[in-house]
Amino acid sequence: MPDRKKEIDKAKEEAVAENPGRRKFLGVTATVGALGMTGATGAGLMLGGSGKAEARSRGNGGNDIHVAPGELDEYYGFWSGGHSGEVRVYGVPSMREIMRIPVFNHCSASGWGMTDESKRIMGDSHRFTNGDAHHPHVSYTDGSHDGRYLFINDKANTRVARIRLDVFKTDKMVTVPNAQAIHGLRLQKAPKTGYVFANGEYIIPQPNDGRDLNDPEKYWTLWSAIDAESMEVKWQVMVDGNLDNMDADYTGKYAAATCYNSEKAITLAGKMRAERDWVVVFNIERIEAAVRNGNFRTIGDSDVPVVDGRKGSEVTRYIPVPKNPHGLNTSTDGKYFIAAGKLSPTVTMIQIDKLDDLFAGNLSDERDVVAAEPELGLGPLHTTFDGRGNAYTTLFLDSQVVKWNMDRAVRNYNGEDVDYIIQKLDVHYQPGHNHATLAESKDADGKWLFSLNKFSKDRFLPVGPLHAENDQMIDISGDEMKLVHDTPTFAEPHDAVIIRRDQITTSQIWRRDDPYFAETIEMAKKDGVNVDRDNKIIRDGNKVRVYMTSIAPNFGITEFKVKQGDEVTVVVTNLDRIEDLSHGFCLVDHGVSMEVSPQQTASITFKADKPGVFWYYCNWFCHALHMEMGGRMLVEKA
Ligand code: RUQ
Ligand code: CUA
Ligand code: CA
Repeated sequence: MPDRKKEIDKAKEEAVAENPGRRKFLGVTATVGALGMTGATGAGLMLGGSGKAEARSRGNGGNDIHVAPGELDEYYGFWSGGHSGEVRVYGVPSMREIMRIPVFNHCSASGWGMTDESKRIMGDSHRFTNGDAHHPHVSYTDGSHDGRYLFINDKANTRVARIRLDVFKTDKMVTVPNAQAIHGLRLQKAPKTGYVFANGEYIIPQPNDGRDLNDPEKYWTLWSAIDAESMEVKWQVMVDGNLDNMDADYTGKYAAATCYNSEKAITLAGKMRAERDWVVVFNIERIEAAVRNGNFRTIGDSDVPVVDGRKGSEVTRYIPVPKNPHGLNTSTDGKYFIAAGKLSPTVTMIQIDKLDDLFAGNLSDERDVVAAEPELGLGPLHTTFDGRGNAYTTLFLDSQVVKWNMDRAVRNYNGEDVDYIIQKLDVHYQPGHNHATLAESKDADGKWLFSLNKFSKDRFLPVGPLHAENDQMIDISGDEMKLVHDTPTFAEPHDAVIIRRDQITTSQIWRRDDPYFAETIEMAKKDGVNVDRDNKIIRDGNKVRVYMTSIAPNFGITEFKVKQGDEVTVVVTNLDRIEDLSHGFCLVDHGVSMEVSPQQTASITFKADKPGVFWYYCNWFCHALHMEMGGRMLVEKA
């Protein structure tokens, strides 16, 4: 404790000595107080600005947010569900929530985490019922979204998952070895999404098997590349410091990640000790060559090649940036990696076309790749783009979004007397990520901007101590940003991606040969059952498999008998072909529930451990006689 106080006092003195202006740099105490919203400073910041949307539905650019009943939205918005572990789908601009996709959580409605199909996909990690989903990203071809997949990280249990965007279901999940807490996640943008890149945030002993417990000098973290098709971890790179956020370029050659803990500290004060941390740049070709040439090792039980990318290595470069940077975003013109300063009021623009020279050793200093370092305001966290040369950065401490011009920032950095700040807009309150339509791709269209605000105090009807987040919609189609809508969201969107509706092609009913339930159909075949027509009960020792069809309002089997202690698998095939005609299967008093959508086969396994009569019913309203759609499981005493 005394150490920490000394550190804080020292940092305070230094901050005052170096930067008398409060906006210039934050002392440790001010930062801690404001970030934690405990100090007077924080409270003051939250109350600024009236923040009333001026016109209900029209921004000055003329964008209409009103989507009339029966009309469809122009965009799909995919919102991470934070520590709810799910992904939510919104229609933009109406901000109607259309769907929730369970990913790392378990879902009472769909049976995700309970069904045999979902357990196979989740693998061992299905024992976890929580997740922390931060960064959703849609796959690319040549820098444009191709609508095949959405990928997302799980910080809580070190996983990466893939969602199929034809059926909006999670279809792959991998636990990343040798890392702890996957945070930043981005995709290779060109020529297509071959790799999913994943930042390991926390530094740990390698291998983490009980050795070096209290020797942080021997803790390391890894940057991982996952094959987007097989979802296998292809290789990893060991780095200095830790990794926070990241992005990839538009050529497929480079990726970059922020590091806030170059100190390799284990305490908060320690992580703020150094004046500068890093942006780590990864050279993908060189990493692949190292793997090809056997220039790697493996760690512990994992056989994933680990390339050494610590300082001085050929595969990485460490660019010093102001301390504790956070967001990292690639500008949609492909020119810059933009690292947000967080504790510094600046963002650092790294010129991507200078990286070849940096890696070739043609530059005298790593900082030579910095094209500009514009000062924007307090607490810059993330940046997005409008495709017209402007960037939009969230200012956590100022509770603002700042619109600024990239070209003018560079000219200003080079000594020209031009102003680069265009507008600052109050948001409510404390924004983290922000996102403009299509702004993760080269097709950024500059229509809508979302500021994902962490605090919503006084914006919605009170609901007790836990507050909703507030995702605010801003019209950026005109010269001025204009706030048009407040969206309450539950714990806690970190990030979103918004793509045009024509970039996704969905299936309204399942295909009978879909790989999602192919293994279940294989099992049926081995039992001599054709699930497309048979209703059969197979007894196999103390295992019982009940195959039934469903056609509204009937289950193909309305009673089956098992013995106490049997392991029962119920397989339901929905033979209805009508769009929107989902059935469900819920067995009372057994914690058994699942969705069975049109033409889907779904299965769930449980123990019949109590003798008696147990009703099952369809729990997706399907027919006028939906209430009557059910049957009985008769369990004989053992
Ligand atoms: S992080 S609020 Cu998990 Cu994307 Cu920045
Ligand atoms: Cu079938 Cu409700
Ligand atoms: Ca630091």
